[in-house]
Amino acid sequence: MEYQHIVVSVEDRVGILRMNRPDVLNALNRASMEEIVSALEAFDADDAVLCIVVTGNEKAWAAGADITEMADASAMEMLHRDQFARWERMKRIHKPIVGAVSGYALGGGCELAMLCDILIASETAKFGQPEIRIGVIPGGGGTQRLTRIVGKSRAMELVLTGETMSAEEAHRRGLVSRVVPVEVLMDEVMALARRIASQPPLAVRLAKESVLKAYETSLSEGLEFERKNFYLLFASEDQKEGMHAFMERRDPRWQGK
Ligand code: CO8
Repeated sequence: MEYQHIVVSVEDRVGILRMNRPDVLNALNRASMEEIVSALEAFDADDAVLCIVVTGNEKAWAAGADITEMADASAMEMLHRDQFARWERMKRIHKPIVGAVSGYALGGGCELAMLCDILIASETAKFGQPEIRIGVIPGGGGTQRLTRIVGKSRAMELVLTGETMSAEEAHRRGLVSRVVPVEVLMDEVMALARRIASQPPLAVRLAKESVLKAYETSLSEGLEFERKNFYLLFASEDQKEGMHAFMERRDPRWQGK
């Protein structure tokens, strides 16, 4: 498929999606949002891809929804476009998504980052929900996901002032799992993605679903969900292979079955 605003490639069973509107700091217009979600869905359906990496450029992951596209819209137009509901489709991607964030991750860009399963940031990354400064509020999950990650007080500060959070703070608060120099960001992210891609795919899928369930449900329901997924994996050939390979002191050969 031809894309206008993103560049996609596959390397070592990792699908790589690079946002590519550098002139506007990767601002997310409707067309680019559709391309991002469609490309993720295409990777999800592609048996040659086992892990997905999303990235931007050195200066910007994404500086938010495209303001020029929304500025003069009416409430009813926004309702009919319902463009931010597209992001909901990302929740249905089964394969793990690793975000490599450098530069601005603001507004809808920060919300897109929070939809990734793992985030690694460069030292230059800046996260924030600056919508208040242009007369609105986060609309793609910022008030909900950021609050769950950094807590009520800091989320309130960020959302009510529009100030940004450094990569170091994002790491301290658990938004990103690692901060690395910008020159090695993609190497580190690709090494991680390759490690994930070398694991048994069905277990990866159910592990991702189980971790995400922790955001959506009570502890007892989450534990039950996890346990059933654990038992379910005993229907896979990879479980037999993995456990027998361990007992036979050899490397397992995963089939994704
Ligand atoms: N929309 C459209 N254009 C943008 C955006 C944006 N969000 N951000 C930057 N640009 C453009 C600028 O207009 C400029 O274009 P031009 O060269 O033609 O003038 C170009 O990118 C470079 O930007 P700056 O000159 O401003 O670069 P600076 O380095 O001086 O500043 C900033 C960088 C601080 C990031 C600044 O550009 C900025 O404040 N941008 C807006 C950030 C923002 O408010 N984001 C929130 C937008 S609203 C939103 O995201 C609602 C989310 C709802 C859910 C969405 C789900 C996708």
